[in-house]
Amino acid sequence: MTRVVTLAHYYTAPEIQQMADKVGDSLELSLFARDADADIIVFAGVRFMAETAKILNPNATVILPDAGSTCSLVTQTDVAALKAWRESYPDHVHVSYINSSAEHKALSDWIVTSRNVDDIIAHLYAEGKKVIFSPDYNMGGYLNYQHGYEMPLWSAVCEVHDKFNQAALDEAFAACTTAKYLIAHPESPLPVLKLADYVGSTSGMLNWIKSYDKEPDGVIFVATEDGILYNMRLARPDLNIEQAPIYAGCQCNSCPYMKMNTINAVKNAQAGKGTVIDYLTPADMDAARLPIERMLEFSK
Ligand code: CIZ
Ligand code: SF4
Repeated sequence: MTRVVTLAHYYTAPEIQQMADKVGDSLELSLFARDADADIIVFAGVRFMAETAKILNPNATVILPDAGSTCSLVTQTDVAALKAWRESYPDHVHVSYINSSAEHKALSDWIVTSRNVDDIIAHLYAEGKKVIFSPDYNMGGYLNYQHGYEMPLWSAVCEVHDKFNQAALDEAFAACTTAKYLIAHPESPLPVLKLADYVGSTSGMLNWIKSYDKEPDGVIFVATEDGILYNMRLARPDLNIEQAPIYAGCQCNSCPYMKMNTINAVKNAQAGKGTVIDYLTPADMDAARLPIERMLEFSK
């Protein structure tokens, strides 16, 4: 019998999360995929995540439900330009965020996630290394701001998180009569991150919510993709959890690529139909695996 494992990212719709064997953020799902005893892995997420799963579990058939599920961090990065950029810093270590294509990873010395980026870059600086960071400009800018690094940055952004807006947040805060908090993903713009009580990864924010023990009637604004609010409200139905505003009056902050994972597309993928990640050569996968394994070894 064919063993099918379905993975769903937190940013997919609740009904898709309910179809999955495992729900998680991109790193959790990649690790689950690596260790899965499966013939077919259906990755209800976006393409770079399915590629990472394939790189870590090359024997499995990895299927992306919708071929269009890309990511602006990938589409805003021309790989030839990235290669030239990297070559213009021959004495720097190239650290890349996991939200990048397999080709991009192959041009990197280290892969990081929002969970381990702080520790890995601190480790490299402690060793006296110089670092360039790609592709997320907001995340890199926040690291430079927080730690006084002067990392040259690539300039792609997440089109979803980049829409959060400081003026809209100021307005929402001013309208609040109770205590207010902001938790934010580091893909958000720097002026928003500067206002946050907590900046962290998808699971970091979920953990922050789970262990919330501040004002019971406080309003918690969340600056990240709207799919995770479902999990936050499930975990703590007693809390006032609100999507942080993009601009006054607009509450929508949804990743169009994640939402391409419809019920039908996932069902088809479970039946073996969809975009099979079969275009990476063993050499491409080896080159991309090296910086990922460096990260996994460091984070053990
Ligand atoms: O795609 C994203 O924006 C994120 C934060 C993914 C993840 O799970 O880390
Ligand atoms: Fe890419 Fe942003 Fe969508 Fe995540 S939320 S997949 S970073 S476009």
